[in-house]
Amino acid sequence: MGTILSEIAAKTKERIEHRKREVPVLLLKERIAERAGEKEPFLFEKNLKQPGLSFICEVKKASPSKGVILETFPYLDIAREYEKAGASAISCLTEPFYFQGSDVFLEEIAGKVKLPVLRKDFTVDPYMIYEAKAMRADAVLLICAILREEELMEYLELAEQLGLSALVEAHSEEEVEMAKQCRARVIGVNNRDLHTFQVDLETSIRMRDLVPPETVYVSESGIRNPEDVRLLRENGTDAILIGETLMRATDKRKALDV
Ligand code: IGP
Repeated sequence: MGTILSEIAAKTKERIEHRKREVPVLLLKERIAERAGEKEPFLFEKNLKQPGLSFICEVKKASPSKGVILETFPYLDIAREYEKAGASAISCLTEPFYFQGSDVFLEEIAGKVKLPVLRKDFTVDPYMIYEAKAMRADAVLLICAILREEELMEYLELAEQLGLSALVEAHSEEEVEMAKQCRARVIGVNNRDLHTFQVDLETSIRMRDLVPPETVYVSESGIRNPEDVRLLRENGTDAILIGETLMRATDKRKALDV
């Protein structure tokens, strides 16, 4: 693969193997059973399917391309602001080493904010899908570039059983094809080239027509201003995923003219 993704995926495998020994999957299943019926299943995709362009707003302290984005990180206040500004969903990074994320951020946000929350992590083991459900996430991220097609299929089925939506991320036409083969209901195209970290909105605009209208089409990364938002809206994008721009904006509502 040769991108930062393969490095993060390998590191995540290690982290999860360690986790599994600390918190056996049976314990997660118990927690999930205790909370059965607490959440509306598939709320993430339901919200994104509302008419008009939907906003998935991200809570992210740092990233490999930008380093630390915010020194002080009032994640709960940020999530509440997103809710007030009219977001459809929240994306919360839980990867600790490259993004300085934490499961604690997500669990707290999901407990206090009504919007559905996507667990933004590098899913490389079914265990992580149980974890997501146990920490009250509404959706998981499944990145085509780090999964085999059989794995993607298996993870989608497990998410489905647990009432979780899945955002299936693609970087190329081939990966969009893989997502479609696995009958993904939400497909996101990442505008960030993972070799150069450059972003180009044309990436998701170009691939728009590969995805049928009944599938939710998400454009991810590099969205900076109202013009970008307008361009994506005009090209038939269903939802946009915005991180850095919103993290840096003091007035989240104004930043994108939501
Ligand atoms: C947000 P940006 O450029 O608005 O901060 O990007 C989001 O798309 C990005 O954080 C992201 C991501 C990912 C992070 C897209 N796919 C996969 C971690 C893992």
